[in-house]
Amino acid sequence: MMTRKLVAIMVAALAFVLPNLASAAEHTVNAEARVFKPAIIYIQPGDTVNFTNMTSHNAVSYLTPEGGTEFGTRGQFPGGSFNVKPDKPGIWGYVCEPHIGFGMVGVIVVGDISEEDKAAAKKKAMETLEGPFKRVIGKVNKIKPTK
Ligand SMILES: [Cu+2]
Repeated sequence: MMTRKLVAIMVAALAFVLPNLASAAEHTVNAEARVFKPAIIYIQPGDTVNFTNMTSHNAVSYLTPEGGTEFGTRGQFPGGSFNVKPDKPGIWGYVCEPHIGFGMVGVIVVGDISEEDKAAAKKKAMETLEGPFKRVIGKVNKIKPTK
């Protein structure tokens, strides 16, 4: 009897914990010499991206989905590590400003995106990004649609 009750409690606890874990995953993007690794990540809405090794790098969004709040602070280093929680589904393109000339850019894909979403993000990037910042487009091109 005792065992049965214990199992019931454990099942109830798991049922509570598992969805919470599933709904808020953490992802790490490490700033290496002059690249973000991984440079393309696929996450779900509500997930967090932790940028690490940011002492001499920054990560500033230059391409955001409609209504998305930009992340990172232009012209400043966050130092150490910092967390980003993209607040809209879609394609987010970001750059390391000091190393943009080396192509240090990345994208975060939030939720499911189609070939059309990818094309729209690419169009927006072509219209809004200038000079070396257009390197974000190279990463957008490599995104694999998930729907
Ligand atoms: Cu950098």
